[in-house]
Amino acid sequence: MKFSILLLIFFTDLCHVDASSDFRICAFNLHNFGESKSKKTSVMHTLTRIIARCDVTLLQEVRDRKERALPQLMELLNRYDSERRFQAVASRRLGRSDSYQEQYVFVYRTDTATVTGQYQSPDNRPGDVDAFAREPFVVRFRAPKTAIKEFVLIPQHTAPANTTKELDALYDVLQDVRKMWKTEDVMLLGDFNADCGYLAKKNREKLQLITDQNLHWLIADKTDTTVRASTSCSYDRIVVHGQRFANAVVPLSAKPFNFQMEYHLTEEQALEVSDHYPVEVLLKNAAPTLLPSCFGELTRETELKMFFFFFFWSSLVLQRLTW
Ligand SMILES: *[C@@H]1O[C@H](CO)[C@@H](O)[C@H](O)[C@H]1NC(C)=O
Ligand SMILES: [Ca+2]
Ligand SMILES: [Ca+2]
Repeated sequence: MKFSILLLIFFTDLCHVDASSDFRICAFNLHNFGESKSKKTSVMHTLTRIIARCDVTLLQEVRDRKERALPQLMELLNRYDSERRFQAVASRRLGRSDSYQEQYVFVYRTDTATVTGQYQSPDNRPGDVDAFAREPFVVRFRAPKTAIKEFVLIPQHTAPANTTKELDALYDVLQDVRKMWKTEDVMLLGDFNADCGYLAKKNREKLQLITDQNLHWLIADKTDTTVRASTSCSYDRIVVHGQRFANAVVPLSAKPFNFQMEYHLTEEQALEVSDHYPVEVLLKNAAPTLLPSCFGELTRETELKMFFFFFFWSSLVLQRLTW
């Protein structure tokens, strides 16, 4: 029996049966994040709790003209849990007018992810120069403990009035990035405004970002990513490119994070934080190197069956030997 327990511990450790350590990627439209939000303690606390759950978070609508709100958020994050250190990499201020600009900011845990590349898309597509209001700020991450190890994130917060055009241009950015960094492992994420009045049905059929079979839209069309109870729109999306990346995602893990319900807030309190829910997805852990064929590409159900088979078989053999 002692041997069985030892074996159980051994296999549990080897095969990472503990699902709690899966790598979480989040995308959150903070709705006008700047000085006035940073002065509300309860808002900042809620934001800290939300972002601390994620290994990488894409923040959108960071306005922060005085450049004090983001440093304050980072300080709160790094005080929240002494075992987790966070860093941020931010785009420049993006927008067509001086009076309205936004930044993309990626906040990431330094013990699980590192930045290995960044690229500001120039938005100079022939025939459609200046397609984006906020051209993507593309970042490549290394995350050695995940099944995919390294991947690229392309963020996008579309201007609602130009959703179709911008999602069309986003497809070209994807192709540029694949070529530039010679990688298929790309995720597109953010507030695409890809629903309700902003993306008509007839336009969906024309968008390669939707029709290309290599792209997997993980947040379904009927999902509600809006805080207001009176609206139900699937604005915020996560899309992965390629089978390899799709296989590295924990099945059915992509969803909005309903922080209002989770933290028992009223609708009014939640709206002070944002009018969007964050969306998130989990990446599988790296396969153990000792038994690479055992748990690499298999479904969780198969993994569990193999695990119990190994466990009972080995303990039986050991029992015989110790007699
Ligand atoms: C939509 O696109 C047109 C043409 O590129 C641009 O002039 C206009 O400012 C855009 N609207 C918004 C809200 O970004
Ligand atoms: Ca532009
Ligand atoms: Ca809603």
